[in-house]
Amino acid sequence: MTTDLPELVQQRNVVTAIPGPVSVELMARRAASVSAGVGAAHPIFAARGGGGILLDVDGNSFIDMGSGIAVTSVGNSAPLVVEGVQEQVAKLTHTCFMIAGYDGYLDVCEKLNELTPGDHEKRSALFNSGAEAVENAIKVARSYTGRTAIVAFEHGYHGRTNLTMGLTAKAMPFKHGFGPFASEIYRMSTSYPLRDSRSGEQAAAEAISRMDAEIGASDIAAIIIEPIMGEGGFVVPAPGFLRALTDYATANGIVFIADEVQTGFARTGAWFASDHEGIVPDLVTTAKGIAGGMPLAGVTGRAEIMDAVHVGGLGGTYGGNPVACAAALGSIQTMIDLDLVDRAKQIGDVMNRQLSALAESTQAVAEVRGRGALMAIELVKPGTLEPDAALTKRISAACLREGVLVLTAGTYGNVLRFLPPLVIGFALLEEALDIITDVVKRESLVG
Ligand code: PLZ
Repeated sequence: MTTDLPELVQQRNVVTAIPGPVSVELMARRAASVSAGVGAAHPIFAARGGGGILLDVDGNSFIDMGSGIAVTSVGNSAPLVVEGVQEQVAKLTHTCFMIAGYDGYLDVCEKLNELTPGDHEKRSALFNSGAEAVENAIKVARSYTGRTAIVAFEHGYHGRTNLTMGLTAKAMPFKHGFGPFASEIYRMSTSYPLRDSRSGEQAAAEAISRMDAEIGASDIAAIIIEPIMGEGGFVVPAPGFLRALTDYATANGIVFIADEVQTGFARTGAWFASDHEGIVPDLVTTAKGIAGGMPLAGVTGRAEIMDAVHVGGLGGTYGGNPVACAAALGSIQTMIDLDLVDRAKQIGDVMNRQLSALAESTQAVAEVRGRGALMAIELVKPGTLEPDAALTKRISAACLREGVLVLTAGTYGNVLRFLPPLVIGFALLEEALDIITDVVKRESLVG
């Protein structure tokens, strides 16, 4: 079916109606074979990807502004990832690290210990998904502190397992009908500068006074937060918010967990988003961008916390699988070789410039925000802060028809987020932003 597809070239090229006939056929098979519970943001099927392009089964080339939700930061099928995986898969596919070790696992842990914020002694453990990393970070924090309460935040997202659904703020589609959720989870308000106009310190003071009053600091095992809320709509907290929370955690023996599953690995123009705020989390969870598309996740943190767990308390059959580790080493090496941290900054500058110009020209864009190659616009009914989710959906569909793949986000479904591969060419990036600009202007007039 995909054998007569064109070669992958770094060019946008829409050759059929979207979705094309082959995708339409596959969508029908999907409906008959895949649970309806698995959503489909775009009605297309992918055949190939690389650089800034995703080629679909109908031969349409889309500019990829999503990277599979911040995963293929080094691009799809990046050469060092492919090479590492091919070599490894031919040698050893699996032993279970707890049964017989292999050095790729150690290499990844050493890299995590080196690259995550802070130069204290660290340990890591590897898992399969972001949610699993978060679950394990909570296990470690409870084991270390001997406490149970966990503090999470409004607009936060941490996964779809029972514990991580409980930590996640948004009901639809993530939690609706799936309860009851794990106990001892407390949700505090965050800092959302567009909507609460408080300083970081003010927002933190409210959260802290509620933690003291409603839980009691000495019963809190962990505070978990994304340094930039990802699924929540790329909400960047006001300066000082995260610092005040880490200070409170340190003063009260609470484990501070930065969930960097979406923001980590060069995405924001730093190795980790915590670096921008100068905070040093006790534990960091990672996944997505770490392994160029192979399933791998990690928990990294202070040696005394990570080592507090009894032997055998952490693990899983596949966690840190050798092939996924080889992919991670290829992905991390690519980030270093191509200086993708700096490239993410440059991509951020380009996006910020073009999206800010767009915001100047239409009242439907309430804010441009984000850091580096993690940038978003929040869409509202002009002249108000009322979220416009319908407009957001229309824009996303229209962009796709014009050959630009964008993602939506936000607690109110009214955020367009942009997460291009960090290896995207600048001409392609600017072309995508031009199309996004035109589509937003056009669609916001439809209203
Ligand atoms: N923590 C901060 O962003 C995953 C979810 C997509 P998994 N975000 C994308 C969807 O609709 O399921 C995420 C995240 C943060 C944890 C997770 C969970 O990572 O690898 O999806 O389990």
